[in-house]
Amino acid sequence: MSQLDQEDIEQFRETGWLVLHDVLTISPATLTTWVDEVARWIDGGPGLHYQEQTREGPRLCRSEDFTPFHAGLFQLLREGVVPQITSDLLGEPAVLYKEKINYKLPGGAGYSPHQDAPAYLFVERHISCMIPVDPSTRENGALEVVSGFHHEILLQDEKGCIDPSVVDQLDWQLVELNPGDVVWFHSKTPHRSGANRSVAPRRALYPTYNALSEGDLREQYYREKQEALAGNAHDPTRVNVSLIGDFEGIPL
Ligand SMILES: O=C(O)CCC(=O)C(=O)O
Repeated sequence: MSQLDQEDIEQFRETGWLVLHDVLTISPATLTTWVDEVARWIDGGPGLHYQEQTREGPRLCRSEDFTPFHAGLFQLLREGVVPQITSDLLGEPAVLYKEKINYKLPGGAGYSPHQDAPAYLFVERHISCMIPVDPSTRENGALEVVSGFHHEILLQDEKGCIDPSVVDQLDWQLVELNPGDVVWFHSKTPHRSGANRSVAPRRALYPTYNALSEGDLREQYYREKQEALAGNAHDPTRVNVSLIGDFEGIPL
């Protein structure tokens, strides 16, 4: 049974993003526990983990490739209501392409205006969602999105982000969320976020899906990404967590 009605699907098609409330089948406390478990893996556990320098010292900024090692997060991101809703938005069965946690701890950096599609290899069409672990507000660096620009890749700068000449012409909309809410967005939907200027974390999960008909490419994606990041740092002044230079975090 779909959680979506026709209006939701039309809104996603028109704007390139959609917020739903109270969609998760697990509690915010459980989600927090699971994310804390993954964060502890930075000390020799599985998955990929990245740190940034903040005003409070070195802090974890991202973990990814963790679903093979965590049963609860595997179920949430690969089998539950989240991939089901994503399939409904895609119009066909979705498969997990990649997954990450952005921790955005106090003092953690924001993300320059960008579209995700240039960083995603092999397929054209992906849908991601942001699943907040903590309330996501203007002060702690909530996501901002632009409606109706998910049909083309906009002019890019040398980092692979949206060129500053285009950024100011776009109508940016702040998406403040509470745990239990989820925002889905197309991989060409322009988005950005500010730094965390609060004293509490702004953690969020970001699974990305593609249509299964285009292949199950998750392992191939992580293989190629690790090779690319090892061989070619985009910018020595930023933490390279992506195949584009969208993350503004300062390296240790
Ligand atoms: O977590 C955020 O604030 C934004 C994340 C983002 O845009 C990304 O990881 O591509």
